[in-house]
Amino acid sequence: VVVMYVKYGVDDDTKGTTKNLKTIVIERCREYIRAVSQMPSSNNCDAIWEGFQNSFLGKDPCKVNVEDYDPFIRTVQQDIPCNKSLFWSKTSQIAHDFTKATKCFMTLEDTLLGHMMDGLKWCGQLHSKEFNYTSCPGWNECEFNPVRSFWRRASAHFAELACGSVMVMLNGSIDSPFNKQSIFGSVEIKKFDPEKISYVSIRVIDSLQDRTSCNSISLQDLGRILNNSRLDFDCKDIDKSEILQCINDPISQSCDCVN
Ligand code: AVW
Repeated sequence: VVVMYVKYGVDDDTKGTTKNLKTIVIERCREYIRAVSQMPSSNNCDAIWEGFQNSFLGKDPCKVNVEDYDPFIRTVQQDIPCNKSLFWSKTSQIAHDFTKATKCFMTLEDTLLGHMMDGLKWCGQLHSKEFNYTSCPGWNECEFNPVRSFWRRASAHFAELACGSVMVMLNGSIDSPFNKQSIFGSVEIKKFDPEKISYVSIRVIDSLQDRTSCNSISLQDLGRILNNSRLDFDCKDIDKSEILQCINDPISQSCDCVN
C-alpha cells in the first residue's frame, strides 16, 4: 500500500490538499532518513509533521506568511555539504535527473525538506483545524498561499546554508534564463553569503548548439547582481545533449560534473 503514496504515485488532479497528505509526508520523511546515512538522529518525522501543519492550519489560505514556516524549518536538521548545492530555474526536469544520476550535486528537492513536499499541495482554512481537500489557491492566485510561501521559505533556507562552490542551472531556450521574479532570482540569490560561497558556476543549458546565452541581457543582469554581492562566478553555455549523455552514462569521462 505504501508504494502508492511515494513521490511519483501522487494523484495530482485535486484542486485542494493532496489526498493522504499526512501519510505521504511522514512516509517520505521516514524513507529519506532510512536511505540517507549521516542524518542527525534529532529528526523525528511525527514532530516534523506537527510543525508543518501548525504553519498554516487555521489560517486564511491567502494569508500564510513566509515566516509562518520558521518553526517548522527548525524542526528539520540536515547538514548540506559544501560544494554540492545546485540551484535551478526553468530546468526542473534535467536538473533533478542530473543530480539523481551523478550525485555531483544536490537540489533543494534532494534535501529532506524539499523531498517531503515535492509535488504536493496543501491548505487549511480560517476558524478550522481541518485541511481543505476541495480547493486551495493556485500558485499565482494570491501571493501568500501556503504552498508558495513554503517554497520561498525553504528556498531561502537552502540558499543560506550553501557554502563553497555552488552551481546554477538555467534554461537557455527561453528569453530570460535569469528571471528576477523567479524563486532563484527573487529569493535564493539574495541569500547567497559571500563569506561562505566561494564561487558560483552558472551553466546555461540549451538544445540549440552555438547559442551564447551567457552574453544575453538576462545573464548580464545576473552578473551585475553577483558582482555587487562580491561573488566570483563564471557562465558557460552547455549543450543539453551533454547533460543528457551524462545522465545516461554518469561514469563516462565526458561526464565530469559539468565543470
Ligand atoms: P521555476 P524558480 N504555478 O522553474 O527559480 C505553479 O520558475 O522559480 O524556477 N507553480 C509554479 C509557478 C506557477 N506559476 N511558478 C513556479 N512554480 C513552482 C527552489 C513550480 O513547482 C530551488 F531551489 C515550479 O516547478 C530552485 O533553485 C517551481 O516553482 C528554485 O527554487 C520552479 O519554478 C527554482 O524556482
